[in-house]
Amino acid sequence: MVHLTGEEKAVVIALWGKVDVDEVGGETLGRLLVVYPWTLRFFDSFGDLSTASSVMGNADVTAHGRNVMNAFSEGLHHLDNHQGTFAKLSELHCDKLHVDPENFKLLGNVLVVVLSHHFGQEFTPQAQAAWQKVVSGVANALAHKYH
Ligand code: HEG
Repeated sequence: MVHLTGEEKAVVIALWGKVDVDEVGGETLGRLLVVYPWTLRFFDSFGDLSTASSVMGNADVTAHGRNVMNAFSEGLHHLDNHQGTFAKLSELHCDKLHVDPENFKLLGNVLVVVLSHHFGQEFTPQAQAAWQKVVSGVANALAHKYH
């Protein structure tokens, strides 16, 4: 469960309204794969991921990034019920995909970096703090069903 003030929620939603969710998704997943190369192991079927530019230009990365970010977006609209919102996905990542939940935190941190890069000064320290809460909340919710 994430606890954001009304103001923090407004800041998060306002910023999100200005991003192209599909584009940010591909960029975030791509950067995750480049900066933390051990995360590549989950994406064997994605074709050429041998260099940073092939990762960033890979159509499967873009498409999967979009999926991930759309699920993430869903969470933004249920800030008070992350556990419920991500319960099924948590089970899937644990039981079927075997993704180490540490990677959810990494992805969240990369998303914050990407937003900061997109928005520059507009991504104020206050916005950054609010976003940090959101991404940790999502990472915790995704880890919740792990056993
Ligand atoms: Mg995951 C599938 C969401 C982080 C690896 N991820 C999926 C799917 C969604 C999703 C919606 C499709 C589920 C389905 O097919 O029903 N992922 C999601 C979120 C987050 C996340 C919301 C974090 C915010 N995922 C994540 C991370 C990794 C990962 C960090 C690995 C480093 N996801 C992963 C893999 C698949 C999915 C390997 C299956 C992809 C495929 O087979 O196409």
